[in-house]
Amino acid sequence: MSQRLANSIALFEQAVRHIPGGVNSPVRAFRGVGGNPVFFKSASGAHLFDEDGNRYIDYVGAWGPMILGHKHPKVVAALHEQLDRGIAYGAPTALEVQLADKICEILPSIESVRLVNSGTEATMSALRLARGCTKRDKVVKFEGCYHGHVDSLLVKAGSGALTLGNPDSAGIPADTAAQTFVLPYNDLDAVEHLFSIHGHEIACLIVEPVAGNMNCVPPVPGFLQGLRDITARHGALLIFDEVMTGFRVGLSGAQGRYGITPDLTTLGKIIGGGLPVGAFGGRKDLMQQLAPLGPVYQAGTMSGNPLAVTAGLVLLEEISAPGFHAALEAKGKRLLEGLTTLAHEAGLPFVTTQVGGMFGLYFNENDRIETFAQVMQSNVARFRTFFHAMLERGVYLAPSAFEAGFICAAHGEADIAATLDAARAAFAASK
Ligand code: KE4
Repeated sequence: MSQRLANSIALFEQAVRHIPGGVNSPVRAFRGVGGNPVFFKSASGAHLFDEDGNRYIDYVGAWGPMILGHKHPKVVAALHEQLDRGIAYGAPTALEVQLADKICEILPSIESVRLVNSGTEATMSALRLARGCTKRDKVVKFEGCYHGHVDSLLVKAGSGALTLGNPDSAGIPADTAAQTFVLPYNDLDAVEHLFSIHGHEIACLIVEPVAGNMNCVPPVPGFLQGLRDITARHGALLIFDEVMTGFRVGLSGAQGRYGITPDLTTLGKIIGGGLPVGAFGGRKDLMQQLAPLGPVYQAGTMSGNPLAVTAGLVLLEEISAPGFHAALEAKGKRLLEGLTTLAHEAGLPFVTTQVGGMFGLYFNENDRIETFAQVMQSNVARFRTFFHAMLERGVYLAPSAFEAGFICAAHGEADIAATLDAARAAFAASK
């Protein structure tokens, strides 16, 4: 492997000198799979190209934003046009008005929306707004869910925190963490019980409506509706963290797919088309509590950046095409059915999950994955072997057993076939 990744290895040795762990986001460091992180130089469509000239079929898609595929011509053209007009003004632009209108048109639960620069900013701001509006301090999240690196939410978190084995980050004051209740995902009885005791002091419950940061765990039937009913009954706000599921599991996200109306929604990833954008929005009476109208302060120098908004507008236009998400889901289904057949032919316990354009792969004895406890029964060592066997064969999966995978519009039949060919050998190597 070393010669094949010689430039990535050299770059990593240089990177660790001035960047903590050599990466600007922990999950990229390959700590969850071992070995040397791959340094990428370019991308196009469904493919990544590393610093050594190797090509990969990409199932990470920058962790979700690249739903059209990399470097989509319409996105690139629109960015060039905007670049010729200007980069950042720190003042309102027509582009932000267009994006706000588009988001509110696609997601009717959002009557008013504020753009920010990341998913973390979106969830942090939504939490503050919920606390400001309800005048309550407690928040509820689920074990294994990840909502960005917000102090109140880095408690039994998923994604990189889970990958590195420190779901409870250092540096968070005990009395901050004490304001956060953590429950088991998909366990409505636990939610009912908690609210029966603490309901009067809970500002909000934040949930990934499809959990994509402990691998991919869909909600069991009735779970999301139950959350809607229980929070409403106790005057707590329901926040759907759709940073990953938004525009991914369907045009109108998980709330549209499952028919739930949250009070607030957080967004990110796809709405920036690969540039830094987050957003939070929802009921107008809540959003009116935000500065400059109300007492809840929130701000951002780069919020609504013209380049990022331009990319997001093109993406939302393209994915609104009739049949876009159905085709994405069908392609994902073909991939997962093929992988499952091959794994079982190799005699490996293997199970997948899928919701729209996101999916999970598990080396796991369970027939179906519904809980964090079941996720944790996965054979992580076997995943590591499989990951590297796929990497060596030109397939880039998320470098962690606790991350979801993503299908994009640019994955062609040849990519699916090549992925299955690689998997045949990779499963054999993982026995
Ligand atoms: P960012 O602050 O990383 O833009 O978004 C945080 C966030 C919030 N909510 C959900 C549901 C998310 O999935 C995320 C970020 N997702 C991870 C991938 N699992 C980002 C990858 C990374 O941390 O490098």
